[in-house]
Amino acid sequence: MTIDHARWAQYLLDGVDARSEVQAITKQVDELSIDDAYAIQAALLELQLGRGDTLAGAKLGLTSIAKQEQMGVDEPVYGWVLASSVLSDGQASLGELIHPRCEPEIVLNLAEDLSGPGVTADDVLDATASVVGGIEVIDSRYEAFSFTLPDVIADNTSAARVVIGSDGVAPRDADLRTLGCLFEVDGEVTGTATGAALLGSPAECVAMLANHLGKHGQKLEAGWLVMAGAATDARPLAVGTTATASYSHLGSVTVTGVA
Ligand code: OOG
Ligand code: MG
Repeated sequence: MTIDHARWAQYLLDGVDARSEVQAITKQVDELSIDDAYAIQAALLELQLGRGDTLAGAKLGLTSIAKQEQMGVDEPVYGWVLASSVLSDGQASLGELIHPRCEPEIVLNLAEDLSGPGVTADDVLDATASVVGGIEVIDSRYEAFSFTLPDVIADNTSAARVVIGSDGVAPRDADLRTLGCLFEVDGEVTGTATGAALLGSPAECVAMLANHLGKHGQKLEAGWLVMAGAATDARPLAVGTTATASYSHLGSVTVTGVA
């Protein structure tokens, strides 16, 4: 069966615009390959850029066992971060979203391009200007926040919003493997982790992403932010909910759900 990438991209964008869940693509086609899924993701990005949005960077997802177990998907995924998704004030307007969840993220700000193949974690540290903390608000467009690997890839890995912290460190001023994170939702600790939970190190994750993009003739660019993936499971973000990620070395970042 031939997959119409543009059609499925529009289907997902309609879900974003209508703020309503859509049925998983894999429930409607005989087979959705990983290549087709990334082609739908690329077509979705084209539609969003065509509306005047710009790229702020890229992201990994499902890079920790905690997340893989929560979502029932056992492979990392890659997606795009739109400039419009970056929240400057830590306030996430939930009327614009479907069923948002929040999760802590370690974020690398790139000073230089990184193009695979052959990118190593050391190359990533060399190309990084600073490492900062963040919180991602994910919002799968699929019913019941439930999906298979190709579905979540097509849906730009559930990307929705992100809050980026300001207290960064130079990439070699902290050991990113032992960098700690405490995640609290309305004062309750819901998870703790270190950077090593992310495929050994956040820098390893970013190297994998650069090498993945290299296969598609693409690269990570200087000036972009790159999210390494959540090291703890994601929690629902409701109106009035405040979530705080407190990092060793990176200060703390807060997101609040607002109407
Ligand atoms: C997929 C996106 C995963 C992460 O950090 O693991 C992700 C999802 O869980 O909906 O962004
Ligand atoms: Mg994430």
